[in-house]
Order: sequence, then C-alpha cells, then structure tokens
Amino acid sequence: MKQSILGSISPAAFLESYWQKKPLLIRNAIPDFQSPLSADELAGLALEEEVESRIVLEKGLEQTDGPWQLKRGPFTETDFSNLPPSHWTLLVQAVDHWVPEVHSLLDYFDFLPSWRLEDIMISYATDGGSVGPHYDHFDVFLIQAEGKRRWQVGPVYDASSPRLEETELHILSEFEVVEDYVLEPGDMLYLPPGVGHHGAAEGECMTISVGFRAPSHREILMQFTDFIADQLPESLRYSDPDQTLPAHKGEIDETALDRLQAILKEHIEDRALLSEWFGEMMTQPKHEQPVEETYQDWAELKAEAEGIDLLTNEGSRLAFKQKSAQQESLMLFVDGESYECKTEATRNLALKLCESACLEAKHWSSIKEEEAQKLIMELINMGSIYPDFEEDFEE
Ligand SMILES: [Mn+2]
Repeated sequence: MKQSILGSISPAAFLESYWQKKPLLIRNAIPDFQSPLSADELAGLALEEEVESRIVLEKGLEQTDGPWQLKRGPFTETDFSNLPPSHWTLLVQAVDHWVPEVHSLLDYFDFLPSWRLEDIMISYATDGGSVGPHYDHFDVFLIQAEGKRRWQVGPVYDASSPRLEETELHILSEFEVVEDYVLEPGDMLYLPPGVGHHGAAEGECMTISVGFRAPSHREILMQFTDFIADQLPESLRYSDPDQTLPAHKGEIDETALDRLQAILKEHIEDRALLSEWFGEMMTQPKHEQPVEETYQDWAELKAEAEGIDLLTNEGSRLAFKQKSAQQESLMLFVDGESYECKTEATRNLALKLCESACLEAKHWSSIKEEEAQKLIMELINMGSIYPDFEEDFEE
C-alpha cells in the first residue's frame, strides 16, 4: 500500500474541493522522490517503433521554419544529435505501459476509479524547454521527477480562446498568469481540464504527467448509438398503426415526432447495454497486447507456471460492474472485452483482478472451480495477464 500523494489533504477532501474544480500544488508529494527512469532511458524509448513520442522545439531547426515545431517519433540517434542545446522538449506517451517502475506510480492514484486513468506521459526538457502556454481537455497530475520546472497557471480557457496560428500546436496567444511556482523533485501540481498552464524548464528537467481519460459527449453519443444499432435487425422499423387522416399530406406532425422519440428512448434507456458498451469502451487498451505464451488447458498452465505469480499486463485495463442488487452476477471488462461472472469463484476472481495487479501463485493454483479456471486461461491467452517467469529467474 502506497502512502498518500496528497500531502496533508485527505483523498475525500481533495475530491470534494479540488478534483475537476481547481488547481492544487502539493510540495513534497512524494518525499525523497527518485525518478523511475533516466533521461537517456526516456530517449531510448523514443527510438522504439511502437512507442508514441514527440519533440517540440520553440524555434525551428531551419531558417525557414516557423516557431513551435512539432516532430513525431520514432526518432533516431541522429535526430537527437541535431537538436539545439536548449529550448526543446521530448514527450513520451504511455511510459507506464513499457516501464513497470513507472506503472507502479499509478498506485498513488487509487482514490480515483482506475478506468478514468489514461496513461503516464513523461517529458524531458532542456533549459527553457516548454510546449508553450496551453490547456488540456483532461485532468492531469504533474509530478516533478528531476531538475526544476517553472509552472505558470492561468484561468480556464476553451475553444474560443485565441491561439497561435503559425503552428499546428495548440498554443494560447494570450495567456494570463494567475499563479507562478517552481517545482522541484517530488513536488506535484494538479490541474483540472481547461486550466491554462505553461511549464518551462529551468536547466534540464523531467516531468511525469499522470493523465486521465474522459469521453466527449460526441464520442458517447456516436459510439453508444453505433453499439446499439449494430445489434438491431432491419425488420425493426418506424411504425404507425395508429395513423389517422392527416390534415395536410405534406405535414410532419407531433405524433410522428412522438413515435420517433419513443424509439430513441427505448434504446437509449437500456442500462444493461449501456454498461456493456461503457465497460468495453473504457477498458480499450491504447496498444495491442503482446501475447507472450498461450496454454491449451489448465493442466498445462499449472505444469508450466507452477509457483509463479500471474501479473496484469502493464498495458491492460480492467473494470467491473455489478449487474444489479438482485442478480448475483457481475460483468468483468478487460481490454475492451466483457465476461459475465455468474459463479461466486469467478466473481471473487474478477474483484481480485481489478483490485491488484498480482494474482499470487498460491491463490490461483488453488482455484478448483472450472469457470474461474476458464476465465484465467482466457485472460492469459489474450495477453491481459501473464505468468511472471522473470521474477522467478531473478530470485
Ligand atoms: Mn498540458
């Protein structure tokens, strides 16, 4: 169990007064903080094909380049050696998927639903490096990992706020500074969505951004209606057996609209479908899961992974939904798939998987119930959980 990252503020008080409401600076949020990876290791990740990375330069490399250049990874060693001595930033997305020590930082945030978490982005900046004053659509916790960064925090901005036109980056052209802080290693700044901010490195520095996911209303409407529509037969149609003589043959009357609204409501109000869609959508992984090894059956798994803990894949996302108070059933969502857990053993397994990233050897190997064994097999063969052979090797 990790200690609180919120300093003297209780998680409940944080949620009540700050979460999605106002910024909060916490000095020494993680005392004696040591960065879980070095700038060189971060740059190394940015060379990898499957890792999402960007470099932002305040001034272009060429004379003809405009200000605020954005370059997308993967990068090469040469790309790095061609960079100027200052005023650039390397940003690497989803480092928690690739580095277990970074992934374990997520444990600090268990005062929020895990399905709200998006990923951990880590940025390295040279002196003066920044991505310009901007705002984001999501909540973010900014943990200073190494060196110093000056954060200027402004008011709330939106799509109507003026932005620089010479660059594809969203940079505010008018930025008002309300608060001004210099963060040192272990300090943390929480920013709600929309709050303008500008962070500039003072010397070299690294910052860890714990970001959240929140679907837009547009995504909710489009994706949920698609999800419902995919399951409907062509034969279900607008019908009007109650039609009476129309006053004007060209008129769309209120009764017609009532019939349409009744159709929309009937589908939109299906909470079972809503929860299935939402669980699958919010656990959609950012990247394909690598499947290390598959097993034919329980006997083979037990023989091969005897005494080995099962770990949740760093890139996997899990959530569950109790079906209802009356029904003894639970839906488990893993990496965009749903599993109905009808037995007590599968329900307990689902809760355990959502609670902790490790299913201990003595726990899983003692599972006798066939449904629970089947669930474990399916999750392993999908790459969502895996036997931790490496740990065994190190010991
Ligand atoms: Mn930001």
